[in-house]
Amino acid sequence: MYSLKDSIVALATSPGRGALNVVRVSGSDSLGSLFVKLTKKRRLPSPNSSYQYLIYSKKKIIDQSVVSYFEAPKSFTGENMLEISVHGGYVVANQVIELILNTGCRMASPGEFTYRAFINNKINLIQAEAINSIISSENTKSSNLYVKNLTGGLSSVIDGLLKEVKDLLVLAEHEIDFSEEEITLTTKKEYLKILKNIYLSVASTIKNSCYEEFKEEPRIVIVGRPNAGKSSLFNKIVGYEKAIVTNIKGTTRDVIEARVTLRGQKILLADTAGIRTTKKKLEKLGIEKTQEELKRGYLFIVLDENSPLKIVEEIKKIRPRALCFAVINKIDKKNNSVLCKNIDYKISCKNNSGIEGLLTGLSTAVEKYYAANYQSRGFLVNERQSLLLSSIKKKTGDLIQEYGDHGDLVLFASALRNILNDFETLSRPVDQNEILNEIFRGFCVGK
Ligand SMILES: Nc1nc2c(ncn2[C@@H]2O[C@H](COP(=O)(O)OP(=O)(O)OP(=O)(O)O)[C@@H](O)[C@H]2O)c(=O)[nH]1
Ligand SMILES: [Mg+2]
Repeated sequence: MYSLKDSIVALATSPGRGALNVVRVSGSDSLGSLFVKLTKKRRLPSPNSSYQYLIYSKKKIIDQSVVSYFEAPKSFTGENMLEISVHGGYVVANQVIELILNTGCRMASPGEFTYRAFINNKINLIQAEAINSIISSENTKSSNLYVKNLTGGLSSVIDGLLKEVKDLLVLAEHEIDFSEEEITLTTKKEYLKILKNIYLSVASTIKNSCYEEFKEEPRIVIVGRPNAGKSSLFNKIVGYEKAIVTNIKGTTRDVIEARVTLRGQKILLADTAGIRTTKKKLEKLGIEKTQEELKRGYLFIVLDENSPLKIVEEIKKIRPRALCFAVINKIDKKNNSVLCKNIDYKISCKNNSGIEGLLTGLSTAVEKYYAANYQSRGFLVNERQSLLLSSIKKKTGDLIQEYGDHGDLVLFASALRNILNDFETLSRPVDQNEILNEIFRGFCVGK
C-alpha cells in the first residue's frame, strides 16, 4: 500500500482549460518551508485560513493565488495540508507542482489523500467509497444517496451494528472465561434475542438499500414509421450527428444507443428501425430488433408525421402500462399541424420548434423514474458492500438456527467473531491490503 512517510502533492481538479486549478499537498511534516519558498512570506499563516498570495518560481512571479492552510488533525487527510488555488489551464498548476516536487514531496498516487484520511481515522471505508462514488455519480439521485453514505447514514448504521456484535462477543467470551459461581450468566434466550435484533437490522438495511437499480438508467426508445424523423430527433437529443439521416425509408437498421445527460439525469436513448411491412431482409431484421426494444423500454417517444397513435396502441398491446409520448414531427410542413388530437407534443426537428417542451416532458418522466427507484430507499450500496451485507445476514441467520439447536457458547462466540470480521471489512478492515488496494486505486489522482 502507499507509504505514509512522505509529503504528497497532486492536482485535485481535472486538468485542462478552466477558471481554477487546485494543487493539494499533504504531509506529516510541517509544510512551512514549502510555503515560504512558494510565497516568499516568512512563515505559514494561521491554521485553517485562506489568503491571497503571489506565487514565485525563484524570483519570478508565476501566479496570484489563494492558499488555504489546514493544520493536523483538522484537515481532510488528518495531516498538515495546503490547498493552492491557482489560475486554470495547463501551465501554472504544473509549474507549482514542479516547484513542490523539488522540495522533496512526491507525486500522490490515485486515492492517496483519501487513503490517508482513512488511515488517520477521519473517515471509514464506507465514507471513502462514498467520496469516489459521488465523484463518478451520473445522476442527482444517486449522488444524493452517496452524500448520505458520506455524512453518516449507512456508515453510522454499520458502525452501530458493529458495536452491537462486538459487545455481544465480549459478553460471550467473558462468560466462557468465568464459571457460573463467579458471574451471572446470560441465558440462551437472551443471546438469541440480541442476535435476532441484529439480524433484523441487517435485513432491513439490505431491504432499504438499492444496488442494481443504480446501474440502469431509464431506457428511452424512439419508435415510429420509416422516415418519421426518428434519427433526426435522436441526433438532436444526443447533440451531434451520431445516427445517419436520409430521406430514404428504412435508413436505420441496428438499434443505435447513446448515454445522454438530460438536465442532470442520465438516460439511455435508443434510435430504432422504422416499423413497416417489408420484404427487404436487412430492414426486416432491423424491425425485429425494434420489436425487442418494445419489450424493454421505459418510455417510448412515438414519432410520426401524421398520427403516432396507431403505434402507441400497438405498444400498449404488448406493454399495457408503458409510458408513451405521442409526438408529431415535421410541423414545419403545413399539413401536419391539423391532426392533433391526443397528441402530447408537436415538434419540428428541422426548425427546432417544440423540442424544448419535449425535453422538459422527458426530464419530468426521468425524474419520476429515479424517484421511484431511489426515494423509497435509504441507502445506496456498491457491490462490495452488498455482498458483505448479504453474507452477514446469512451467517447471522445460520447462527440463530445453530445456537438455538446446540446451545454451545464457544461455538457461538467463534461464529460471532466471523460475523464481526465481516462488519469490520465493511467499514474498517484491519490489515486487508488487498481490499484497500482495490478500493483506493480506483480513485482519481488528487482525491
Ligand atoms: N421538413 C422536415 N423534415 C424532417 C424533419 N425531421 C426530419 N426530416 C427529414 O425526414 C427525412 C427522414 O429523417 P430521418 O431522421 O432519417 O427519419 P427516420 O425516422 O430515422 O427514418 P428511418 O431510419 O428510415 O426509419 C430526412 O430527409 C430528414 O431530413 C422535420 O422536422 N421537418
Ligand atoms: Mg433513422
